[in-house]
Amino acid sequence: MAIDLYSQPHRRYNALSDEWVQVSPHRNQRPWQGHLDSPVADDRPAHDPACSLCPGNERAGGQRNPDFEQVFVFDNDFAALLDEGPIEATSAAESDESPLLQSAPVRGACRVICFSPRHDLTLAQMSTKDIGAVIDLWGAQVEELSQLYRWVQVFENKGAIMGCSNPHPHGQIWALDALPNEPAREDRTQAAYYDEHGSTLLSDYVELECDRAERIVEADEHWVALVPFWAVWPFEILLAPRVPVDHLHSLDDGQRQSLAHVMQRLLRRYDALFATSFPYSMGWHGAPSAQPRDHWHLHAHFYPPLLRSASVRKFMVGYELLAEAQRDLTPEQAAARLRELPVPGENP
Ligand code: H2U
Ligand code: ZN
Repeated sequence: MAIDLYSQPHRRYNALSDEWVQVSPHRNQRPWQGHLDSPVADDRPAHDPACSLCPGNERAGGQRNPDFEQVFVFDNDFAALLDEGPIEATSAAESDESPLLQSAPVRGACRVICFSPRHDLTLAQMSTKDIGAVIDLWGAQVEELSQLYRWVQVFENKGAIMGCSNPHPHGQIWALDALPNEPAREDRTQAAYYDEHGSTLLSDYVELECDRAERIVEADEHWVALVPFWAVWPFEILLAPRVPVDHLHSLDDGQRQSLAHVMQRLLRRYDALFATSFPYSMGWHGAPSAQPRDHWHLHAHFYPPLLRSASVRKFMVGYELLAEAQRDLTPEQAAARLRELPVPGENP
């Protein structure tokens, strides 16, 4: 029996993470009695003397930031991962005598990237030239850290609602000598797909989505931003190049320039959606180092928590924590809402 994806409860399969999500489109008409507050005004100064990420200021670790003029990277003063030299082969295999109490050593590095010297901007408000400088630095960091570590996670937490500690536009990089859960799953699914079809999972998926067009939010000759068929978060986005690229440092000039434009437009749509500086966690997934890379197709995930307004968010609780993710708004409806917004003007 064919399912009507627009009116009947159903489950969708996430081919990238090998997980299912429940979609309940028939609940969209349900009355809403949750609270609504007005958005908080953003009156940040261009430079905040108390901000540890502004140029020339002292950080918590005691070091002083240089007077940087574009993007700036430094070692996290409170790094979650430490690198105290190579782990001896014997200790890597070591674990408790019980298989139920396993542990493994981990070695890594954590860095912070200030996207701009301006305290009062966000990536969305920056020029494509300055977003391009962030993309170039992301690539250079991935290239450098991939020599040392198996996995390099580039990410941004934006907004207090996502636990971001400072409104100064910034992101982070964590690099480590292990493959964490999410990339390990994507490594498996992409390898299996590539073995079976001889093409990357995401090149086929992006092509299929471009044919259908109903979940596309932004697209140009190099990049496509879409609400994936299997999205869990209301306005989740998958951003991927049309052709397979293994990681950020492998992008050519055309792909890099186009990425700056597509990201700017996407983030401005996000800000326009609920007339607020849109919170999210985003990050890049590319090929892990020192292993076959043909099956890997670079992509970014954007996971924004907001559902109905600047203050009404989706919570992953109850059924989601105990059984599986669920959504009412369909990915197609979310994509249409984002796509139909006028995008505030692009800066050169
Ligand atoms: P968020 O992306 O969650 O806001 O984290 C900012 C990071 O910046 C956080 O990991 C680091 C924190 O350790 N940081 C410094 O390294 N030095 C500072 O002086 C302030 C914040
Ligand atoms: Zn600042």
